[in-house]
Amino acid sequence: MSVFDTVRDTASEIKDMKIRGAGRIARAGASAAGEFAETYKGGSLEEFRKDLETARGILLESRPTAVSLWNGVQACTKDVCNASSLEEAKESVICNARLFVETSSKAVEFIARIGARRISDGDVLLTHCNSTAALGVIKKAHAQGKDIKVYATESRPWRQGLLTVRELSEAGIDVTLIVDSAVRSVMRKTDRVFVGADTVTSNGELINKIGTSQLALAADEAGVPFNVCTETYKFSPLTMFGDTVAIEERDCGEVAEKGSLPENVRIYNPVFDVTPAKYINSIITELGILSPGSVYDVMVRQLGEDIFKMRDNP
Ligand code: RUB
Repeated sequence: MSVFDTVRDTASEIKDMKIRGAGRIARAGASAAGEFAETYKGGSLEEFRKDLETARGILLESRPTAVSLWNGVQACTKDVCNASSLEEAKESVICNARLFVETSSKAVEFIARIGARRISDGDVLLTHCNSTAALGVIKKAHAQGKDIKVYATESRPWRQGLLTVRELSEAGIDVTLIVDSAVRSVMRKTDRVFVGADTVTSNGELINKIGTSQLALAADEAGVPFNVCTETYKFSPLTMFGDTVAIEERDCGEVAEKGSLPENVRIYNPVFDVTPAKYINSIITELGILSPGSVYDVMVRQLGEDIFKMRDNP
């Protein structure tokens, strides 16, 4: 038994995509940090700080480009530097982890309620990949008695769209699965698009599942509102100070089985893409509906004085 067992287990579940989706991995990372503190035995405050840093590293390495994971784990560990005893340090991680899981789950509920008001009876909707926040909005509209129809993309290569169609069909929603390349053709029949977010930058750009920017382009062409459903902890404060969001590239075996193609064929498998702010009509958050241009102000308000720490020691 090692003190890092729980964080290692969570990290490998995230790495293997058993736990996936920005919100879920953030909550899983926060819970693992909380459990680490809860089960931590003995040692000194200094030792705990060092081990917590190692635990944090193990969690963040599991999906190194996931801003939500960074924010979730950071929310748990942020007060340890002010603790004056081991007990105080452990308690701060445990409480912050519980708080993060609770507030981030509540945020999903608020987004559902706010976003559902943007859906009218008879609407045809289009969604991409598998986003808890976006599906929350769609399921809430259905629960309110609105007659809706949903198109869901397959979302190659992981095919998260299969999770989406199962989830919506179990909720009793009329749902149709489409291949990713059918998006432009289906957009003509669509009233509104709802997608989730992996990350939102300070200038209002969206980073989400590969193909999201194609939905946005097709929506723009067809005059269909493109809505992003996201908790504000997916906003990336470091982008205010020049950081760019790294796009995760995953194994080529996810695209084509190893050995199934001639050896000289290369495979490129970026799993997220960037949607420019100009294609986004609204960002639906737990704080209300924002325009991409107001993301910076929300970040500044939420960070308060910490903004200067981030600027000076990113
Ligand atoms: C999932 C994805 C989702 C966002 C938002 O990608 O891009 O749209 O993470 O999800 P992956 P949520 O399957 O590679 O993690 O709203 O659940 O946080």
